[in-house]
Amino acid sequence: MLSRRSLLKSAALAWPAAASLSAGRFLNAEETGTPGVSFPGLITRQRNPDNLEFPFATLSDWKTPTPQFFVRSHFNVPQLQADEWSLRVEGHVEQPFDINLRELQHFQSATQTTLLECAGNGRVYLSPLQAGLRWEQGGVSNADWTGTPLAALLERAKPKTGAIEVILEGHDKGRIGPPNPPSAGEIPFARSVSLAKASDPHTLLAWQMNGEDLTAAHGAPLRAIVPGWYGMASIKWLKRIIVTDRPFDGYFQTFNYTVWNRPEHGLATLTPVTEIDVKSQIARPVAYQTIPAGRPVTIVGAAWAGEPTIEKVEISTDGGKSWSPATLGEQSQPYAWRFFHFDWTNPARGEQTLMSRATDSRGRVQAMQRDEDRRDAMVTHVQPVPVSVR
Ligand SMILES: Nc1nc2c(c(=O)[nH]1)N[C@H]1C(S)=C(S)[C@@H](COP(=O)(O)O)O[C@H]1N2
Ligand SMILES: [Mo]
Repeated sequence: MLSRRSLLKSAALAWPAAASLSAGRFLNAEETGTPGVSFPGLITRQRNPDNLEFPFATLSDWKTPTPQFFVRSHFNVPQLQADEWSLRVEGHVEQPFDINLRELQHFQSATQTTLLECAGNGRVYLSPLQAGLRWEQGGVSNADWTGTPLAALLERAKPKTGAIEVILEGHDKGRIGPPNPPSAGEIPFARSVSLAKASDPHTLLAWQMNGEDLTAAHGAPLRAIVPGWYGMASIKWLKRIIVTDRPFDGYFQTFNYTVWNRPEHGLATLTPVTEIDVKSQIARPVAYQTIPAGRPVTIVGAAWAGEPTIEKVEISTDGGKSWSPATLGEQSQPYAWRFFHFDWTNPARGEQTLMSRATDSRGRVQAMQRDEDRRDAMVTHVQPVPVSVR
């Protein structure tokens, strides 16, 4: 049997129908019969502050290497010295305190694989076009995070009765620009999470990513990881943790990252985005790719749903008329993504439309149509991938 290496080297076998999935590593572009999508690095969506997209078409590692992990920052990276930095825990608590990194690292620590997805991921596909960063598919990545449960600090601070939320405040700040009138002063990036979510043992204050100290772009020296929620809750460059007895009304809580909620009785209200919805994305082939006829192609991608696991991914190669199950990757756990692949054995000549549709362990099925109430956030509906077979 050919070794993996010689298989890759062999020009004659540059288009294998299906290579086997190895642990932690996925089919690369050449193996899936879709070469030409191997651009490395990150895609620039904005400079200063830097907002950088993971080139999702290159998907191959279940854990995204840190240099490829997307970056979403509203303001410039604050200059922080780890040895001078400390975190303030205060608000509606019996025992407010300050804690430095060394003290924090004395608490029990945990490492978990958690995906972050920006609530704006996929925004470029919305029609009409929405304001905000125009992410394609790469406002999402999956990594290992090491830190201490936020619950341990809350236990020490002792929330008073009536506490309902925990505000996480970053060191970064700036003015809010158009389309909103500029504010009189600078505001920090801050979000709240419910006391229940903050107390969940999987909600971490992390100082490591993929086994190494956090980089400045990803929130050094300490960031929150709120698994199963969209990325905006995972505050980077932590400054303060404020327990409150009322809902937080900050800009990024009540204006940005909100969707319409329509109760059966009463009026529609803007409510903060929280939990990740079920979603899948095809990494390869890429949209508008030309595929040589007469050769099998492997369709590959990833699906995720926040805390629930992915139970099924279906593929359509005829624009949604018929669906067939994809093979799911072995790695499947809450908060992370799950890979899938599907062997498209006999692509017919012409313009074809590929789709993927995920189902999670809660029985949620990825939507086919956009829900307008989601405004510019939570873009999870099935995206057609047009390809040309010639
Ligand atoms: N302090 C601070 N934390 C932040 C942000 C920010 O701008 N400032 N962006 C949030 C958003 S919207 C996302 S999607 C994630 C992205 O994390 P990453 O840059 O490590 O990928 O960080 C969140 N935490
Ligand atoms: Mo985000």
